[in-house]
Amino acid sequence: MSSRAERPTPFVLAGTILVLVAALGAAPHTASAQSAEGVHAHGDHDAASHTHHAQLIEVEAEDYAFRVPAEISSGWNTFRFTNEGEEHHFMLFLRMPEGYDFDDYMTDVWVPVDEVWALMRDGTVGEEEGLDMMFGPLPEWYGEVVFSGGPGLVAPGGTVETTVYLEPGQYVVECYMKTPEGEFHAMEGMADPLIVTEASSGAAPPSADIRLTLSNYELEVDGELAAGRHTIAVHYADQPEGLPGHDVNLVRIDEDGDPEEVAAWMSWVNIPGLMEPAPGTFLGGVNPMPVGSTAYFTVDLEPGRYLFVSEYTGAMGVMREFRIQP
Ligand SMILES: [Cu+2]
Repeated sequence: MSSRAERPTPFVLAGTILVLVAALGAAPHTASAQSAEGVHAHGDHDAASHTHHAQLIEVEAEDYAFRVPAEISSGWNTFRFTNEGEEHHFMLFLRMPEGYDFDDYMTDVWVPVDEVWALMRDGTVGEEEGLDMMFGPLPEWYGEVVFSGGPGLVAPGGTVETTVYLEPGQYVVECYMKTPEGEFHAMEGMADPLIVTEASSGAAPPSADIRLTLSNYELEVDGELAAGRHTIAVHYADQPEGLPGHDVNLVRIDEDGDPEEVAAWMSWVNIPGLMEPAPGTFLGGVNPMPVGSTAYFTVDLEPGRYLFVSEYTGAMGVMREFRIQP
């Protein structure tokens, strides 16, 4: 079911840098069961839900900007993410280490990364050399940035709901899809600060009917994948050392689509990777999170051919193809 890549190329970036996710230990996946009286930054409750519903926060993407609240409460939050642009977008949450914020991240991480990316893109330096140049000089604190989930890739016009548990802190919200010119969306305006306050949303996580387990290097599915609406729980059982780690994106592909090509496209290191045209219609998911975390996303499945695929580790086997029969 899961397929193995012949070429682990994009993942050499691992060694050079990101020593973060795996060591972070268990994230809180126990929600407090208090009533949902939290601070409502910018949202409302689904009228149908009086229980077990995390607070709902509307967020939007366009080419190339996000609309996100400046501040939200911690704990369980559901992000209803609408893509109003003409390109795919995602929304990755990164928790900054104590004492660092959005400005530090943009100045000390994105600016130097983007300078090297320009050289890689025009062929001045090759991939391996470029990654060394890119990640070697990054500040030490970058290794403590915590990948904290957020909505996965969503096609133009799509709306998805992704529920994550967020610790208080200074976050950066970013998308690093690429423009047709090869510029990262984050450098074109798709990066924003987000403050997650000490006050808890008090919300509980949703209940799920399908469970995905992400591990080194498999994607396990429990539950019945049938037509209709589902809430999918995503459990991060393991994360590889030195990588941003496993995540999951749901993509609908054509009959002649190639899952290996989808996985290869998801590598930003590939020059045409994460750039339109996408190799399918992405329907949401959850970005990488620390080991022990559980997050949720909702899907409406129609008959067709689909893949669950991890951005950084899909080509290494964290991928699963399935079909929904008419
Ligand atoms: Cu984007």
